Amino acid sequence: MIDGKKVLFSGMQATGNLTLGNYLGALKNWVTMSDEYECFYCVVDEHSITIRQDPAELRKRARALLTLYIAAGLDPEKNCIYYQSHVSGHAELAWILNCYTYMGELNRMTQFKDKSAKHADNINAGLFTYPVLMAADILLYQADVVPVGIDQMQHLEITRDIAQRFNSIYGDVFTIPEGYLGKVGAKIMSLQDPTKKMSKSDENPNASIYLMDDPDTIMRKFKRAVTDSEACVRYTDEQPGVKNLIDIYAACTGKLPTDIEHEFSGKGYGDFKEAVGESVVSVLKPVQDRVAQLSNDKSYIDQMIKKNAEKADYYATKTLRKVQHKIGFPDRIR
Ligand code: ATP
Ligand code: LTN
Repeated sequence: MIDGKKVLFSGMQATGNLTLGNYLGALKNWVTMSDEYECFYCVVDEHSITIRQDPAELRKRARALLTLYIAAGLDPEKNCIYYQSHVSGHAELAWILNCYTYMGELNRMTQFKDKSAKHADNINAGLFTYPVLMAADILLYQADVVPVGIDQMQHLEITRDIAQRFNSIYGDVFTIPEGYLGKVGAKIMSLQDPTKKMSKSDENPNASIYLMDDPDTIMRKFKRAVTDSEACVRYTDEQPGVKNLIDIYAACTGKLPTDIEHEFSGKGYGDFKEAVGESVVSVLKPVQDRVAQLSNDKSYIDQMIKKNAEKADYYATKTLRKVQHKIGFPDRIR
């Protein structure tokens, strides 16, 4: 608890351009939750280097992501929006937690299996211990709730296991966090292969809608989206392409899938795809406008970065000192 409010922590990697999946599955929920909780929203640049990055590009992307958090509606005066690499407690706690995490547990992580298959030339130790750094992120702030998409739930489970293991040895040090899945949009699929999640690292640009795509590009990508030959707008696992488009439309308009089926009964996929495209354009337009506005205000963003890193550091250090004391590191002399 901070000032009587429960704590929320979440983060995104500064790799690639954000997609509609990131927005509907994560960012949009963050905005709706930000009044109720004391929130920490991190740009997890330390996680990004588990895959080789170009330095200039990483710096640029991290800044763009932080700006996007604000543009999506997170007020940096109320929410702690900051870079992971500006708060050294993340890496320090991750080291400690590494010593309370088993190889067998990490071996079961599907993201590690997927990413190491994809980057077979660089299966580094950081990629393997990625979930431990994620656990450190969450536990440092004693987070009660962690909004993420379905793909990150396994990492949240291991975070809870590590925290419970630590608490069972040293007493109640960490709050045990709960994952939070949004009701709609928790798993947006690729527009080109609806059995795969929409991902910012997909090589095919037509598979994803990027948050900064212009309206024409968005409409074109939906027009090309893979569906089926049923010619019927139905919310069923047998029509994964159509189901995904219904999910997107539902998340953008607030309508229910059954109502969407009725809305398009007897109509072709052409009309349906156009409506989905338009709903996405109207959701993204205000975010894009605000990005343009904020990008001109360098000193405001700089000031927020500094102020929020100090705030995050304060809470992180508080937990870290407690952990260091519990495990037997010598106390600092004041
Ligand atoms: P990468 O392709 O680089 O692994 P990603 O697109 O999966 O990236 P992350 O940075 O791993 O994105 O995820 C940021 C947040 O967005 C997480 O909370 C994740 O659960 C959510 N998310 C990512 N992809 C989707 C998706 N297709 N649908 C819903 N939520 C998603
Ligand atoms: N692993 C997450 C990003 C992430 C995160 C976190 C999410 C890093 N640390 C802490 C929630 C809480 C991802 O790939 N989306």
